[in-house]
Amino acid sequence: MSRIAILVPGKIHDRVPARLQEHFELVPAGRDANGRLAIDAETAKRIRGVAVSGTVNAADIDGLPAVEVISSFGVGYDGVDVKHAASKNVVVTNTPDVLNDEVADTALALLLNTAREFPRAENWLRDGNWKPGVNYPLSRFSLKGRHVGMFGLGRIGQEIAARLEPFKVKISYHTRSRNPDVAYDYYPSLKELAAAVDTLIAIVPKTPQTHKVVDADILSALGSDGIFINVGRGWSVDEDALIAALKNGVIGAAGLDVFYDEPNVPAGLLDLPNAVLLPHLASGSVPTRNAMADLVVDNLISWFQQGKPLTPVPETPVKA
Ligand code: A2R
Repeated sequence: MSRIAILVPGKIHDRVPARLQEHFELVPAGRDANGRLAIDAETAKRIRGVAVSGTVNAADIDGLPAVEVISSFGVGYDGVDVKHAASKNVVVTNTPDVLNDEVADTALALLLNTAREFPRAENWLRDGNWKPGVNYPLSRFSLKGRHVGMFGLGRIGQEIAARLEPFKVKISYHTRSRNPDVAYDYYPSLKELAAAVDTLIAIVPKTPQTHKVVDADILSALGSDGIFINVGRGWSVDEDALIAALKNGVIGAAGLDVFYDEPNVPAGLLDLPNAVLLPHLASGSVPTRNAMADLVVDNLISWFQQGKPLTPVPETPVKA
């Protein structure tokens, strides 16, 4: 297998190239000023696999005539043109499941931080404000007694819901299709879910259908005591509407790990005291990112050794 050339466009977790080198010829590549892959035509012809954290577009795929498989880092694979890959019989894999627990843990931490203002309280302490007789104000919100709406109840959403159960909150959900295996109340539309709950957690993928679906209308349905949490994709949120809703008391607070145009976080959000903001780190621990990196490499090894990917995305032409 040592002569199989694997392209690594752009940056990826260090463990990926380190492990790939043990099994394949590694071809790192940047991009030119026009965004095209910076590799010569002869090398491009030899590339049979890609390991990527980010973008592989249609032009990239067209420029790699021998490519068989694209192994994408992360569970969301919106950076890869999966449709175009499928039309050329190119397999695409992602790294599901190995990050479920980490992302779900982060979602719960973010929810508690948002409801109880722990990051602000810590900053208040560090700034020397805690003095005899001077205490941090009581938090306006509590998690106790809340009704949480899950927007998305897939692999990660179900882990979030499982963690919410011991908090004794009511749980409901909206997805496109009802899951017969869960007992939570199902709402056929996001609007109905938002109107029924006081806490909305988004954990849906970036697709054409999820673009800015959390808009002014949904936030208004969530209501003035509402808390909105997003650990899916910033793509799903109309950030201008969210900023206005947080500013004007249309909802109460928000906790965000993801943003529309990362790493650019709008000043309007940075200015808000009722928003808890994290730099897209939900899966960002050493053990979980190592497991994701391993799965990127193991998918390539499995493809070239067994002819089968371990975790192909649903749109891919080859099933595991
Ligand atoms: O709609 P369904 O029945 O396919 O349920 C999926 C839901 N979902 C949607 N719900 C409402 N409207 C939509 N247009 C829509 N599109 C998808 O999102 C399912 O409950 C959930 C996705 O679950 P999984 O595919 O298992 O993804 P996982 O591993 O939970 O990750 C979710 C996303 C990733 O795509 C990354 O963007 C992010 O979390 O890290």
